[in-house]
Amino acid sequence: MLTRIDHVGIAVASLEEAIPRYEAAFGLKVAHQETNEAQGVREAMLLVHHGDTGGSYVQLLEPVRPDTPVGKFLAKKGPGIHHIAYGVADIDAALAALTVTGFDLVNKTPVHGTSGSRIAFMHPKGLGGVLTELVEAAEGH
Ligand code: CMX
Ligand code: CO
Repeated sequence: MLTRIDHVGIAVASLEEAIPRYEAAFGLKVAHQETNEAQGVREAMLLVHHGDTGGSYVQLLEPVRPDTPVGKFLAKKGPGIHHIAYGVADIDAALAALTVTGFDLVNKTPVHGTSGSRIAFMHPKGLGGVLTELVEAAEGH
């Protein structure tokens, strides 16, 4: 079902401060930046590797307000790894299969993600405490 690690989501207080640290440490470059109001984040995608099944990224996340998933996480735990995201070829099929096996889905149907992707979150409690995202990349990404 999974085609790659699409990204690791990291909660930060400030994109302006975090981006240069990641660029300096690993020579990464920002491939894309956007604000996703529905998810309550400003985000920067830094490309790690591009393979046959698509790209793998570091996703830096800054909350747009305190009352958002990443805002609440930062207030509770401070900056750090927020979620892992796996690539899937067909997110509708993946969600249908996970529903049959009884997994706790935060999103039962896909929502809008980075760069026109379709995404869905799975609750951390069923997956070793790790908030998990599935990503079906848009055509050409
Ligand atoms: N990783 C692991 N556990 C997490 C977590 C995270 N990122 N965020 C919250 N939790 C845990 C909390 O520690 C808490 O655990 P306990 O009950 O043991 O104390 C529990 O989940 C509930 O925490 P909460 O602060 O009350 O948070 P909510 O229940 O309101 O929300 C969650 C939790 C996972 C449903 C919510 O964060 C969510 O819907 N996330 C998906 C959306 C999202 O994160 N969007 C931003 C990223 C966008 C992107 O990647 O594009
Ligand atoms: Co993400």
